[in-house]
Amino acid sequence: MTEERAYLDGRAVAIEAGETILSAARRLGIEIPTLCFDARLAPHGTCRVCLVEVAGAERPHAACHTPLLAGMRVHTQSARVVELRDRVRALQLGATRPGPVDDSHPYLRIDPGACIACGACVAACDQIPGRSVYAIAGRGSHSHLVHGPGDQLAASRCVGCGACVDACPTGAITDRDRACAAPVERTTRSVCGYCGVGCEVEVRATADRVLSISGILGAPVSRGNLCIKGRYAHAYQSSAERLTEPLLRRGADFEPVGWDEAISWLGERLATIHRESGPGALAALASSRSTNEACYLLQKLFRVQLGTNNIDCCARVCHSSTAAALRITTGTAAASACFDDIERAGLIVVAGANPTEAHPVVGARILQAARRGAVLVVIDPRRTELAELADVQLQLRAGTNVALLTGIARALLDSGRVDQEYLRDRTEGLEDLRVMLQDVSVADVAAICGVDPAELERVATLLGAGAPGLFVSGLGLSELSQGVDSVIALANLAMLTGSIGRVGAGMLPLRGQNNVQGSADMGAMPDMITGYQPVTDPAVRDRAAAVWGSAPPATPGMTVTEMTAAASRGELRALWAQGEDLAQSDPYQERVLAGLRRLDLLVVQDSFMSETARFAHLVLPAAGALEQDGTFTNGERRVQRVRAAVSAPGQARPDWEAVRDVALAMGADWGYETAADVMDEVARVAPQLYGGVCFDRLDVGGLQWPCPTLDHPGSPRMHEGGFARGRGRLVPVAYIPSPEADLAEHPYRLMTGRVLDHYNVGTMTRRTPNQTLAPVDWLEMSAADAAREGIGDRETVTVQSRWGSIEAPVRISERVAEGSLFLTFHQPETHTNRLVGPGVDPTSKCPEYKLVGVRIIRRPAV
Ligand SMILES: Nc1nc2c(c(=O)[nH]1)N[C@H]1C(S)=C(S)[C@@H](COP(=O)(O)OP(=O)(O)OC[C@H]3O[C@@H](n4cnc5c(=O)[nH]c(N)nc54)[C@H](O)[C@@H]3O)O[C@H]1N2
Ligand SMILES: Nc1nc2c(c(=O)[nH]1)N[C@H]1C(S)=C(S)[C@@H](COP(=O)(O)OP(=O)(O)OC[C@H]3O[C@@H](n4cnc5c(=O)[nH]c(N)nc54)[C@H](O)[C@@H]3O)O[C@H]1N2
Ligand code: SF4
Ligand code: SF4
Ligand SMILES: [Mo]
Repeated sequence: MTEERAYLDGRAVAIEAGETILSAARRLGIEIPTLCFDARLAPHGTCRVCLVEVAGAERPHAACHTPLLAGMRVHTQSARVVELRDRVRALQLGATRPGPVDDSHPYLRIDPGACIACGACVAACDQIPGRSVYAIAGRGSHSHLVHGPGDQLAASRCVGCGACVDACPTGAITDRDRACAAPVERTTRSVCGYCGVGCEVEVRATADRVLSISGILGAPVSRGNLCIKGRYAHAYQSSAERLTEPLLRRGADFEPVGWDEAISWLGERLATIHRESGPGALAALASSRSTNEACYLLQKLFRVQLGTNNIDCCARVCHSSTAAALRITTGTAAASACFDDIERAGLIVVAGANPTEAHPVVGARILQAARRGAVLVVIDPRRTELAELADVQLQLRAGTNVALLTGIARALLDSGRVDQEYLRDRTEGLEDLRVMLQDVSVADVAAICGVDPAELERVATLLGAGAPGLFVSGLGLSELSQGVDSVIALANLAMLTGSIGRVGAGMLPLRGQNNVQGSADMGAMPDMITGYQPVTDPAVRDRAAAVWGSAPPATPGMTVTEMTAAASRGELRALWAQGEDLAQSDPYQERVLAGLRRLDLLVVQDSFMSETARFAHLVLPAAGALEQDGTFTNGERRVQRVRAAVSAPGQARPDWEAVRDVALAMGADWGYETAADVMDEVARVAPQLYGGVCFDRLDVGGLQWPCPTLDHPGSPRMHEGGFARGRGRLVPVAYIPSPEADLAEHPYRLMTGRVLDHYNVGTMTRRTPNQTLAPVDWLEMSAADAAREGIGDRETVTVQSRWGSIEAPVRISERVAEGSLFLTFHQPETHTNRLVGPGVDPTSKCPEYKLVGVRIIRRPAV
């Protein structure tokens, strides 16, 4: 047997598959200088600073992209290569072309005078966000960097991810926030506080101010990358508008008070209302933006001290349909797959999700997987960035998912190319589904959805081609009156193709807020306590009582929309809203505001004077994501450690501490001193999922639940050895048109959702330079509709639904089809949710944000 070895500077090294000379040298601790090399990218060898000599070869080789082969003898430090490298560097520095600095982008700065045209940024922008903003023009000593129209980054396709900054070896591309003069006093590893991807971040700060944030190479989710929000949108943290003291209402005004007064006042008010009107008059919303520890304690306070299950969280208005559907079909209300399945997938279906904007780090991974050859199917009424790249996009009408997905199921079953063995061994309900599908025809479905029947058949063919699929979904399935059925219909396809519980496949709903998964896990739900255990089950209540001292009540409480409806009728008297701006984000705004006005006690715990806080009787200033200790759980069930990187402004405090102190003031016997103490109790209440989770184990990379014991490594993927509920369940579902789809008087289907630069109600991103990138909520309209209505680009129009009316500026867009409109809800002035009605999914109670019948009225010319 010939030995698989090579020699570096005379030292024998065993060959490892795929290794380059550079990686082998680094393994041995041999230093080879590099410039354009970036561990996140495929090596491109342009800068030639890593030249080495290979015995027998005439010319030196770039170590970063030359594979190490058996028998190779490499000299990394010979006089010849050392001199060559010096000359290469001197030449490159001499070859820079001074030119005007590009300061057009709020976050990045490009100085051509420091650019050596090594191409590292070209590779980074191609291989990470996939935006291809940069190119090297000219050849040899004339080569130079070009980017965007007129070399203005702000006018380019740049999404502000900062990958090029990290790749640039010379400082030609820099972060503008790094130019701040304040010295870095603390560097902290934590987790991004925006979306449910859960990228790990390194935060550099003074004692009380965040200076800059970057990704962490080797972090399991982000692999060193971030998006514009996670990396740059941190100026809100030191905004002068942060809440710094508890504020108590005195008539029309707020008066600053100390924490002691705020807490004793609140404890007394809660106790009084409880005494006067009973536990049913009180309710709470735990924040899906805050820590697990804060959510857990708030639900415990309301269940145990106040005796009500009236507790909910933002998961209700977001992915509650997904959770309900996955519970019904698989037994677990969470993703079956993990983000690492993206790179292993042969087929990816993205349904009702726009990940390159809403989950950019994951979106980029999907985009790159598709470029490398994974088959990509996009099911979305809008032409999203991923749709542009897809093998097929089914551009269905909003609200018609169930019709479309059952049509695909019918075509798939007809073709016979389903995974018979998987269906037989692992699932149940196939016959019921088959019977229901007899009434479904591809032609009818195509007509209902407005898609080409041949394209629908083509999707069935791609699904039936043999590879299991990764089914990525978002709010375009969940936030509809048929939200649960939409996700069930997708899960049916996943089971027909044998995808759930397989590597590179399964269900991957992209969870929304940084801790929306966790807030539901913690039991901020009216029907389930911590760990998805139903309150109606006596055994669950007994087990809870063993830890809590007393049992939660047996009847499920109210959901968030039920709470505001009850408040508007005077049936709910007190609401504690922790980090949820329902006045802006909940549907049917008129009723929400009526409810908030009628409450006898509204407590808002937030970092800013949100729209909801304006109605409050007491406002508690909250530390933000970068200012508190605890954990967040991301969309792949990964519990990660969050660490305070700076102190909170003024008297602002971590949410969990404030909840604890109110409970103590009300006589509870709560001994938690740290967030870790709280997590230790979570592990005892929900041992099946969190039993093995404790802070000591979360230092690097976190743990994915189910993690039942301290020696359990966590579970990247679920249902691999069989479904949590025993067998996967195929459920027949039939399309029922929403009342919002009656177009007689409201001829447009309005969808609402989000864009890259802003985050939900905008309290944070509006207080960053992102506001200059996206200053208003645009109403996206097709050119055909605009022409027919006689509306010009950027003209402000009135949008009227059955429920309310608003004004918004039109942006003529190729992303929406004729008859469809899209509007964001990021700016409070827009009042998008005046338009959205009270319709919800009957099972999950998730609002129908994704389909609103509207008409457009041109404003009279003045
Ligand atoms: N930049 C940014 N990122 C965010 C957020 C943010 O506000 N800004 N918010 C976070 C939160 S809370 C969440 S929940 C996620 C949401 O993430 P996504 O679910 O990806 O976001 P949305 O834009 O609400 O809607 C997704 C897609 O659904 C499509 N859609 C609308 N109606 C239908 C339909 O009937 N059928 C189908 N198949 N598709 C439809 C829309 O065209 C849109 O492309 O994003 C998170 N990340
Ligand atoms: N029309 C329409 N409406 C929608 C949607 C839609 O697609 N269309 N999407 C819905 C969805 S999916 C969601 S998730 C909701 C989101 O709606 P919200 O939850 O209301 O919005 P967020 O902006 O995520 O944050 C809520 C509040 O939390 C505060 N906050 C941030 N961090 C912390 C913290 O650490 N502690 C505390 N106490 N507060 C904090 C913020 O300042 C903000 O006021 O909106 C829903 N509304
Ligand atoms: S910030 Fe990201 S998208 Fe923009 S140019 Fe750099 S790599 Fe490309
Ligand atoms: S993808 Fe999500 S978690 Fe990652 S940096 Fe962006 S907002 Fe933060
Ligand atoms: Mo969400």
